[in-house]
Amino acid sequence: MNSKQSGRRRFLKSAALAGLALGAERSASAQGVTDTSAPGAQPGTYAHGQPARLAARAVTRTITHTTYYTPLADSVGIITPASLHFMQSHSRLPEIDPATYSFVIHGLVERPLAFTMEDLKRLPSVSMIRFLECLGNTGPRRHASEGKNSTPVTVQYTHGIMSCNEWGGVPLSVLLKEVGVKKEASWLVAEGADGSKYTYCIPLTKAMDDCMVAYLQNGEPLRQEQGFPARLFVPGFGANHSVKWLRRLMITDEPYMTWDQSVHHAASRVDLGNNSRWFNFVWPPKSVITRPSAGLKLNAPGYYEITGLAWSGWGKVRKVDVSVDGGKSWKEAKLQDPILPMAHTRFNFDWTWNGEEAVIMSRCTDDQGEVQPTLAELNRHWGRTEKDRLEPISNTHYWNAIQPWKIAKDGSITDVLFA
Ligand SMILES: Nc1nc2c(c(=O)[nH]1)N[C@H]1C(S)=C(S)[C@@H](COP(=O)(O)O)O[C@H]1N2
Ligand SMILES: [Mo]
Repeated sequence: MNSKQSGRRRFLKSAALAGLALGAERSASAQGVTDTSAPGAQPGTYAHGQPARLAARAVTRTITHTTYYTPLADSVGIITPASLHFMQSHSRLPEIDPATYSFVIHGLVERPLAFTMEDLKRLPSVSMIRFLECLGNTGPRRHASEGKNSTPVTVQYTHGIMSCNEWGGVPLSVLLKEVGVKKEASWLVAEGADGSKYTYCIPLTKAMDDCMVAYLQNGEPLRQEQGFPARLFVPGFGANHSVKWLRRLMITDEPYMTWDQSVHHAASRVDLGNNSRWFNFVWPPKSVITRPSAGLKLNAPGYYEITGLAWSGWGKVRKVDVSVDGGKSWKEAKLQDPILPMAHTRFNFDWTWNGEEAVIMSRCTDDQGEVQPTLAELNRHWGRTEKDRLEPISNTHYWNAIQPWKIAKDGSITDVLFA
């Protein structure tokens, strides 16, 4: 990394490795082979890190690509265990050997360089607790594309393509300093080592500000699903920007029309003749009551804690209001420490259910004064009609509408928006 020459050599070496890595890709199903001699294979024995056999497991569902959903209704606090972290993958998970792994930073730089895991671990490290939320989280698309009746409408499926972890790695600004970014540079294009070459670009100002190349997740190496051995992590932006199994970062002076970003993830604007709204970055303020929530049941009137999560890609959560009468009146919930920027914030609210029908919901206000909208406000903002909102179209990206849950007299709970 230190001299121009060794940098070039590393770059060439890693270019050759990148070719090899493609051939070395293995099918995810090959990992499913059971070794009956291993701890965990017999009842009463566990391999270290395995969840209890009888614990509820996150369910795997398939939409256009593989998605695992985080079971939010079971959570307290803000940290998602790595084993329950959601996953979005557009192709098979590549299996990368950390001993031979490297990624390249090239393009408009003084010294194109390859960085190995050893290099990353030598460099200044940082960790931060931040949420990660797919731009497609929540909205009618989730249910419609999976078949209306095939997915239980629970908070796991309406809001579970998100999580909050402590991510550890090297600030991207440190790496960009190593390569020496040229004056005319303004964008960064990140490519993954998976079969689809998943690629996304972000403005260089964001890259310099608070992004990192992450290799740790809650203190352990990244899980295979999360991009082992290293991923880009872009705080506050849609998780789609956080490219996993990082293969290269190219510095450019213009944005790139990558398929994932400009075609697959673009959001059409009904009010603009369905032209695309492209380059959506920051998650606006959002919140959801995780318990009680759809699919659960209140067995008798009496005390229930209302608990949930609030977050904003713009900064910290300033307050969360809760309504137990369908939005007629609101009261402020208690925010639990820590309240961190661009992180899930846990809110709690004491409630006594009187056994009558009730609609409960939460509303987040962030430290910029931005307030989470109702569905009607969100629709107005994006020029959608009531009818549009139930169509399985991608204009629901960055959906942050207030989520009401209806509690019936018998205590059963359903989703008000899509049920
Ligand atoms: N290389 C690569 N990076 C990727 C993806 C992918 O398919 N390949 N999916 C993206 C999308 S759409 C999301 S929502 C996040 C999901 O991160 P996770 O699977 O670690 O939860 O990864 C992003 N980074
Ligand atoms: Mo995503």
